[in-house]
Amino acid sequence: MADALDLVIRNAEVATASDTFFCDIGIRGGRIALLGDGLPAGRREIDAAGRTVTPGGVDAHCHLDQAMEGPAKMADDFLTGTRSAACGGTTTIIPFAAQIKGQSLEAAVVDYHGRAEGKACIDYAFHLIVSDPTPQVLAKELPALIAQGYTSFKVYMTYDDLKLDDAQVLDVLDVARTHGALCMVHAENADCIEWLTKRLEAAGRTAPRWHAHARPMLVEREATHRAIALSELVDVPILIVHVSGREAIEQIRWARSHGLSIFAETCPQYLFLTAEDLGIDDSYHGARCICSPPPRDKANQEFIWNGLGDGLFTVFSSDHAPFRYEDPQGKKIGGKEVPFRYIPNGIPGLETRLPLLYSEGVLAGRITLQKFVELTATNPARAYGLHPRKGTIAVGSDADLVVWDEREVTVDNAALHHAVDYTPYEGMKLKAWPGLTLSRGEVVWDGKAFTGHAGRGRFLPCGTPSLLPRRP
Ligand code: DUC
Ligand code: ZN
Ligand code: ZN
Repeated sequence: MADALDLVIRNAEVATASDTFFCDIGIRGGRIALLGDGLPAGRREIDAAGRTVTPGGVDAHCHLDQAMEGPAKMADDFLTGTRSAACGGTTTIIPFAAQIKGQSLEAAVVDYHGRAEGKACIDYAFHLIVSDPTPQVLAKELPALIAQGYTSFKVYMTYDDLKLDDAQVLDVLDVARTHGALCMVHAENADCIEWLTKRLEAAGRTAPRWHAHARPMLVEREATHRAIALSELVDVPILIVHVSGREAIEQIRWARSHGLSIFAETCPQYLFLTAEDLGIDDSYHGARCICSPPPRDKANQEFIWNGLGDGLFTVFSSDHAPFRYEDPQGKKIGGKEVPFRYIPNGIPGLETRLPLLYSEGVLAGRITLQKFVELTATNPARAYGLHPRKGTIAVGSDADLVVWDEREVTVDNAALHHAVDYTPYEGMKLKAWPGLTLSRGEVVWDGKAFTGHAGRGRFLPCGTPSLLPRRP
């Protein structure tokens, strides 16, 4: 007879990306061992009657402890970041191992493993950021790293310390095609941003709100169009990250209507923030919401909602990039209110990603529960080669689960678990929050407190991304 179950979650309304069904979930050795009615007693039992259970979230785009140029420093390391993720229902993250120009990619990977080990509280994989595609990186390091389970990488079309020119992007895409990796693209036109920034500065327009004027939709639209063309030229799928609104969406729809494999991600900031959150006057407060691309307007939020519902978007990620507001290494870099050019880009969102979408998407009737699971767990796990171990509720999968509490919750930074001194969503009234988060069968969030511990998270080598065509 099989060993006794470690844990049985009874009477759950289980939601996957395809179905909803009522059953008990039997967990043994950190994995889902049985799904069925009337399971035998476990060593521990949880009654989930009347509550929905979804797969633990997979946040496929977040930045933790990422090395920065200059004095800026991310507020969250792998301990505070993964703790915060767990308390918001996320059980797997895919942050970045970022290459610094002049550094080998392999050295970057070793460095980021050092940052994560002993700290991560939930499981993690790594995307690579390729900022210096030297012949050695292209011919040797990238192929070797792909074979070792680093099967996705991000390229930037903007940011001086990270950006690649078109020929370099083509070189990286070529490696992705030959060796079976998925390339994520940050699509904004760097030259247009610099040109606009200089003109704004010359006119004395340097308050945080002008950040949005330096990065209008046009610069995202143009770069999205160019990224699509580069992908077509190499004949390899790409995934365009943090799409902010209509004009980029139109480019992606056009590409798809022409049979191109272009995939897309969006993030909570494009559903719940607008450019007005960067300021309607010259106050510095809006520095909190500076991220790139910037949030747009209400009309664009509707385009994003539609894209989530109709399959335009494959994944919904946080793009958590944590900087404290009152901090000389954060938004007040050097201890001062600085022109927008110097304000570190990024907002926190690991902990709020799932509750925001569950509440305002599922419970507000904008997307189905199945779509929620698909966007936040199943698709990111598939897209980056972690499925079926992660991202679903099935026999054999890791017992990464969220038991939802449908109750009114007011977002309050003091109740969050990151190391950032604000949340852009402060005061929002939500209709739900995770009541329990389980990571490999262990309760890591009990609805009141973090119950995991540093170092329990494991590194996950990634398999072949599902979005790639099968090649002989
Ligand atoms: N934009 C990014 O591309 N990455 C992190 C934060 C941001 O705003
Ligand atoms: Zn980006
Ligand atoms: Zn990012």
